[in-house]
Parts: sequence; C-alpha cells; structure tokens
Amino acid sequence: MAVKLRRPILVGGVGLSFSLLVLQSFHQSIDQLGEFSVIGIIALGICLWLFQHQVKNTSLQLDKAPTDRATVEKVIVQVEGIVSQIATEAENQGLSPLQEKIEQLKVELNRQEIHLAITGGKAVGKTTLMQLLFNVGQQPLDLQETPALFTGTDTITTDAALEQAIAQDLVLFVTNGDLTDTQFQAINQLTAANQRLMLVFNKQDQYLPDERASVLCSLRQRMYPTLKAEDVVAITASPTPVKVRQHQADGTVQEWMEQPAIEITQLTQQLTQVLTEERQQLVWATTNRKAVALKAEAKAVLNQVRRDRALPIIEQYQWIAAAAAFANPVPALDLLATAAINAQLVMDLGGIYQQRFSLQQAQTVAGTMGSLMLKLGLVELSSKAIGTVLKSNAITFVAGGAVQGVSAAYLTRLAGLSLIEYFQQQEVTTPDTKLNIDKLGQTLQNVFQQNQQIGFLPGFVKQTVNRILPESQTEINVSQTVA
Ligand SMILES: Nc1nc2c(ncn2[C@@H]2O[C@H](COP(=O)(O)OP(=O)(O)O)[C@@H](O)[C@H]2O)c(=O)[nH]1
Ligand SMILES: [Mg+2]
Repeated sequence: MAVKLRRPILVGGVGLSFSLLVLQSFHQSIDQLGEFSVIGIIALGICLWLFQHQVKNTSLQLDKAPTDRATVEKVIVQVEGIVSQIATEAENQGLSPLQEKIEQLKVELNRQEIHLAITGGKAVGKTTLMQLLFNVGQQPLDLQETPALFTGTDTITTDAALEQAIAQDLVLFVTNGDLTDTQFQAINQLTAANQRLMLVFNKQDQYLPDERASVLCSLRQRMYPTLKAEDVVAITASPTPVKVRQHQADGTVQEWMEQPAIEITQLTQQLTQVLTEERQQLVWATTNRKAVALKAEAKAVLNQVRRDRALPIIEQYQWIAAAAAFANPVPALDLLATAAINAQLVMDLGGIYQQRFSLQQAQTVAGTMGSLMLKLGLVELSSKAIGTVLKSNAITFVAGGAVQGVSAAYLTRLAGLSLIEYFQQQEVTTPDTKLNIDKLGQTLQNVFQQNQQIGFLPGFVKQTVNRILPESQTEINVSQTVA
C-alpha cells in the first residue's frame, strides 16, 4: 500500500509537466488551466495517474458482449416453450396475459424510438437536464424523469424508480458531486441488470475549475471498469448568475449580473454517438431484460401448476412411510432416512417436472438424499424434535413406534419439498438429469430451516399420530403451542 501511495505523489509533485500533458488530452472542460492551484493540479495528477494505472490493469474485462437480436429471440422462444408447456399440463390455466406479453416483446424488438430515463437524487438537476435534451439527435427519442432516488425513509420509492429506469433503453444518472455509497450501489444495481448507463456530473459551476476536474476524474476512476471514461461526463445545466465588478477609470465601480453559458456539449456529443452507434443494441438489450423477466414470470406459473400436483403425491408417500415405520420401528437412524425417501416418490415427482428417471436413477437419488439428510444432521434433529413434542404430550407410551412413524413422514415431506425446489430451479426446456449433489444438499438445508421457522412440527405431529394410530387410540391432543 505504502509503495502505491508514494509513486503518485512523486508523479503529482515532480511531474507537473506530465500532468499538464495528460490534462491537455483529458477534456475540453478543463480549459482554464490558469485558474488551477498547484494543490489542485497535484490532486488531479494523482487521480489521473491512478486511473491510467487502473485502466491498464483492467482493460480486458471492459467489453461485455453486447446483446444481439438472436439472443433475445432465443429467450422469446423459451418463453413460448414454457407457455405451451403450461397449456399441456393445465388446461384451465388462463394464458392470454402471458401470450399478450410475448406478442408485445416481438413488437418491441423492432421498436425505432429510443427510451431514455433521467434518474438520480433529489434536486440534482434532472428536470433541468431533461428540458435541455429535448432536441438531441435526429431520431425519435422518448425522455422521462424518474422520481428522485434516495428520498424517504424506506427504499420503496428508490426501488420503483430504479425499476422504471431499467425498463428504458438508456439511463442518465445525474449527480452533482462525488458519489455516495448509496448512489454507487444504485448505479451498480442498474448496470448489473445489464442496463446501459451514463453518469452525468451536473452543477460544475458550484466547483472551482481544479475541483471540477478532480471530481470528474474520481467519478471515472470509481466507476471503472463498469463505465468507460467517456460515459462519465460533466455538465452545467443551469449555472447560477455571477456578479461581475468593474473598476472604471474615474474611480467608480460598476456591477452587473452575468449569466454563464450552459455547458452540455460533452453530454450531447457522447449521447449522439451512443444513439447512433448502439441504437439497435439498446433496443435489443431492453427487450432482452423484459424477455428474461417474462420467462421468470411464466416459469413461476408453471411451477405453481406443478406444485399443486406434487403436494398431494408427497402427502401420500408421507403416510405410507409413516405406516411402514410405525408398524416396523427400526431404531437405526440411517435406515429411517433411506426408508423415508422412496425411489417411487422421486420418479413420480420427476415425472411432474419433466425429468424422467429410470428406477435405478431414482434409487440413486433417493439413496443420495438419505445420506445427505444423515450427514447434515437433519434426521437426528427431526427425530429429537418430534420426540420432544410427543413426550410433552405424554403419548409415547401409547405408541412405541410413534417417533419413528412421525419422523419417517416428516423426512419424506422434507425430501419431497426439497425435490420440488430442486426441480424448479432447472431450465424448463433443457432439464439436467445429472444430479447436482451440492445444490441438492443446500436445498435440503434451506427447506429444513424454512419448516423449522414456521413452527410447522406440532401440527404435523398431531396430524400424523392421528393418522397412524388405530381409530380407538386417536383422541390425542397435541397442543399447537408446543414448538
Ligand atoms: N448552480 C446550478 N444549479 C442548477 C444546475 N442545474 C440545475 N440547477 C438547479 O438545481 C435545482 C434543482 O433542479 P431540478 O432540475 O428541478 O432538479 P431535479 O429535482 O433533479 O429535477 C434548480 O433550482 C435548478 O435551477 C446547474 O448546473 N448549476
Ligand atoms: Mg425534477
């Protein structure tokens, strides 16, 4: 670290000429070098040095592959595939909202007009800038200002505004100084969603010339390599009038207000270039974001349809497992785990999720899940918890195999729910039949934790006990309040 710091200071202090040289190539906004303080030049020199160093080391990651038309079309075909899958699996499912959205996407893919969002915090100059931009470029441009970000105590307004911005082709993110962490995160949220963005540093007139250059440089440095240097621009959308004082020859002083010129050429030039060169890509990228979102929406519908069919099946196997373990209680935990996960359950659930397993494959999956449950300690935890619920209700003497029966049912349920979760994460059109054991183990743990949190066990114990014990013994009241 120390080494890193020493060098830029050296460069900044000694290399005044170096700084000036870089400055000349830096940008037109820095045309009043005479007004720069030595400290200002050093500060700027350090920033430029760091930035160049950074660019040299990271330039390889800079260019992400742009979205092309074929990519979007592929996603649209996938959405259509999911929708027709829903149609086959659930005849009564209303599909017209999804189908309409698919049609809209196809139209959107050929859209000519570019949609531009202006966003940023409160009073940074969004409205002022929007009014200046109405006439940029020859092609049709739709401008809209989002509600101000970072207002209010919660993030609801900000999230909604960011969502509005993500629906547009290009975002101008306006700031009037260095970025705060929240601003930085919001920008990253947008670019992570694959949103094209330019960062606009407004109100330069509120800074001294050397400060302007330093702020611009540090914005570029902070945003690199997420944003290219030319996508971070400085403007003055509405400069405050300045008082000019002139001493006359006769000793009097004349004063008047002067309106400095608006400066937005850096922005309009870059904007015109982007709109010319990336026009198509911008529209494709937006359509792609919408298509990916629609795919998730369609998949959620399909998953719900399948879940509705899967749950009764899990329940069925739950009672089978409970009855078997109750009738023939085996104390060994590992037997309990493997018995609880029936290969037939794996096949049935796989069938619902279009993942056909042979009996042999299903047996392997069942065996894997059983040993995962043991390894993760889920079997022991469950039977202990179930034992506690049963004991606290003084019914263990009633039924010797109750703990085993309820445990088998509970583990069957956890296994079934985990399989559902696991299958849901698969691609609908190209499911991967090779089991990802790490992912399955993670899913098991998540499902187990979720079910623990919702205090599901006491009710489940009661339901299962009533089910496995003969009618005459069933008037058992397991209190719901025991957890
Ligand atoms: N000094 C200065 N003030 C500006 C500049 N741009 C906008 N303003 C002022 O900042 C205030 C907020 O501007 P506005 O466009 O309404 O901000 P918004 O809330 O982001 O839409 C207004 O008083 C503008 O006149 C600028 O470049 N310099
Ligand atoms: Mg406004």
